Amino acid sequence: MTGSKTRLGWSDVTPQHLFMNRRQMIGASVAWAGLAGTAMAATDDAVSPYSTDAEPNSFEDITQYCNFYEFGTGKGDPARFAGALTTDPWAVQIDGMVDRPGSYDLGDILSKVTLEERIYRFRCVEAWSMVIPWTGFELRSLLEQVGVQPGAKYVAMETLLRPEEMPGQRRRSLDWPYREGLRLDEAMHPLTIMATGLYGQDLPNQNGAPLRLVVPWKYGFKSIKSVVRITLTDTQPETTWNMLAPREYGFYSNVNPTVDHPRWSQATERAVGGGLFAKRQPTLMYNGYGDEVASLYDGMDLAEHY
Ligand SMILES: Nc1nc2c(c(=O)[nH]1)N[C@H]1C(S)=C(S)[C@@H](COP(=O)(O)O)O[C@H]1N2
Ligand SMILES: [Mo]
Repeated sequence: MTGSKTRLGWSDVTPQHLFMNRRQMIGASVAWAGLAGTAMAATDDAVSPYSTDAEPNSFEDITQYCNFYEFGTGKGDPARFAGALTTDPWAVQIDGMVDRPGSYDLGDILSKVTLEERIYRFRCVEAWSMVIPWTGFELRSLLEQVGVQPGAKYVAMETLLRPEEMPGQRRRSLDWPYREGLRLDEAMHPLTIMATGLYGQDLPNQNGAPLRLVVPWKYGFKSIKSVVRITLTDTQPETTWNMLAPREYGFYSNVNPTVDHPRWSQATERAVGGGLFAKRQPTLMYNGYGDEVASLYDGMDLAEHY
């Protein structure tokens, strides 16, 4: 036993620790202005034009009400059991139709991208919704660095397979590892991020630490957690929920109030944290991101490509 660490893990070097979220920055500048006695306005240059101004859910809502079947199918299971997951060291294999395939340490990835806060609406296919202040970087910036080859048309992703630490994987509730995918233009869209945190802190394990996809105009199951592999391909990848029940969960899974799930309506949603007697709210086309993303689907029959 040497007792000394031979190498740094990603969390020793991640810029996450240098990151302050918008509220902290505004708070800091207001406090400083008060101290200095000057009329310094709280600037919000840190606010992304892609962020919603809707009020975020509480940290507690976001971290206690989760879907992460690797830790069980109950909403509280991820919070209860995901603490045992080792997330450092963490490597992401990037392969397929890329110029620079390889196994990339998360720290190396984070040293080459720009983290920012994105406050996004989040809509689960089960018809509940939240507003979540993510920290993350645009997936396109990572894809540009590894070099996407001309024939690539899709991006496939896989979650960690580690049944020793993921009790749900010892049961066949899903076909492990969890897999998801996007068309390349969806993956390159600036709204599509890889999240590494929320509320300005490292991502809690139950929310998909240390790295998860977030695609705010699609149903939540597209936003795959704890990603260990990213593959560029020229064929539409197999995706977990689509393989399990293709009539119920399509490859696209764009939020769409006019196309119901076979077993329930998608016209409205329950805002988590709204209280027992809160009214359901109308679900918005593309979860409210239509101005940004509707053109990706020009000419497509959305009832057929659900
Ligand atoms: N690997 C993996 N990713 C996953 C899931 C899962 O079970 N396993 N659940 C999905 C579903 S259905 C939703 S709604 C979101 C939930 O994300 P949250 O718990 O951070 O709100 O994660 C998605 N990503
Ligand atoms: Mo979901």
